Amino acid sequence: ANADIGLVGLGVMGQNLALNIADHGYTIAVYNRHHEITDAFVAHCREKEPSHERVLGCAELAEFARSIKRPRKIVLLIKAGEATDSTIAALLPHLEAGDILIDGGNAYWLDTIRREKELTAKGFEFIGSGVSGGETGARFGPSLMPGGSRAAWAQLEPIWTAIAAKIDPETGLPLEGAAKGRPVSGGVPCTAYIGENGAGHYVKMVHNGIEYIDMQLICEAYWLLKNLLDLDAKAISDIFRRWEQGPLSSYLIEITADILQQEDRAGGYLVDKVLDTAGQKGTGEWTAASALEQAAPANAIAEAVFARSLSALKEERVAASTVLQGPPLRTQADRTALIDAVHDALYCAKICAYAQGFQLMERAQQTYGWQLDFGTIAQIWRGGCIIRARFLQKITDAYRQNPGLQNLMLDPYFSQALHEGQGHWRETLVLAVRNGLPVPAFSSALAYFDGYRSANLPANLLQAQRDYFGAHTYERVDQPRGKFFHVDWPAPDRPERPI
Ligand code: NBP
Repeated sequence: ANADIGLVGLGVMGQNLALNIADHGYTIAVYNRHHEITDAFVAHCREKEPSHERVLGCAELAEFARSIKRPRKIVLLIKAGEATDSTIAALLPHLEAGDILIDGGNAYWLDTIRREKELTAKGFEFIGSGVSGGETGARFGPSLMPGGSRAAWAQLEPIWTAIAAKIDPETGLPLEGAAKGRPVSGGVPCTAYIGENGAGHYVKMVHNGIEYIDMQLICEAYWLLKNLLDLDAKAISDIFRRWEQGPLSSYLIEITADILQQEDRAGGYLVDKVLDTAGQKGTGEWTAASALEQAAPANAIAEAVFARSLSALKEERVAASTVLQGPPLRTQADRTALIDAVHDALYCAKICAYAQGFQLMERAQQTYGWQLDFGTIAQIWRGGCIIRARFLQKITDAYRQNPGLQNLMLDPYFSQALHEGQGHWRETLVLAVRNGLPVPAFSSALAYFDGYRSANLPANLLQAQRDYFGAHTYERVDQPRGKFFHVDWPAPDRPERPI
């Protein structure tokens, strides 16, 4: 046995992560259900990859297990769900107590909790690690979010730290490398222990939920600029390039600028030829469902998922567009003012979106008994992952200064940004509404901001309605919290009763 680690599942992620591990000096045994994929990968490595001698292809699971040093560390990068369970079941007869399985797929966190429990009971260790950054991240430095026992993490840590993206400790910026196609060493690694059992996969799921809203907000900004200023894709790309220099600086803004300037071979811009129906694989939906379950008001994140669902109703929308009329679209004259307003709306809504994601994790950690370090989570999202952004450093700073921060919007930096930007945010929404342009993420983020900062909400009436038809009781503003009352609303002469 001479492999430092093993990897099962040579899809896009598995192949790239295996090469990343080999590049960092570790010998890795690889196995894939269909062995011709393994053969092709090993042949590719021999031809193209300098670290090919450290990649050992295995056709059988027994051979694969034999080739890994004990206690074995085995990374699974396969389709999440049933495939993970059946692969674990196939592997177990070849493993020994103390071996560590690391699931790097986008697993449902409750599955990870279950698997950790089952495997620990059998004497194995199990780590559920979120892996973010897509193909390039996996190859040159992903953001890695491991959850499981600390003892198992201690064994995996050197490898995970070596292969993760790195950020410059001075500037907080990602170290060049991933984007340039070369591995990076030195710097602060974008991985850290997240928490017990399913914590890593939960945090990865929330990362993806935030990714949904981040993307949707950028799309709404693009849509407003396109329609209200009648700009072509290249002109909007130039605006995003400028925004890239300021507080909105992020990977998603950067790729949006790239996308918008791409010309189509048939003429015009490619983005205008892409059909406007968005797909989804489930992590956004899981985040929204978990927010509902946790009673965490992540309305903008959920809205971003619904926006994709609405986009998918292409035929229905096309038919409806001939029946349902909106107001006439009026192009705006003052370009600079509108561009500035949309910029601020985007920044404010983004702050709210992240506030929702962190509020959701705060709720979940109470439910599942995790102790999440939000400053560190924001830090390991600084590099390698899809939502990497300069702005995340501000989130780290906010939680470092105040670890008990109840909501990101209450941090002085963020509250000031919201106060400064909200005028523009509201003006943007007014324009969108007047012109009949849908901006569900911009507006639900504003509803969150306005709701969260309201000492009073109309829920007094709501609770009264509940008490009227269902005797659900209510608390009174002039009595201590926790004292409940009921009144027979249709018979006002009957006295109110404490319950
Ligand atoms: P896929 O999610 O498509 O998984 C491909 C791998 O799963 C292949 O090795 C395939 O083997 C294996 N597999 C399948 Br499919 N069903 C299997 C089964 N029943 N038993 C054993 N193996 C099975 O590829 P991916 O995009 O590389 O993603 C891998 C994991 O990483 C997924 O959980 C994904 O959600 C997660 N992830 C993906 C990204 C991304 O950007 N793509 C980012 C972050 C995380 P075969 O070759 O024999 O069919």
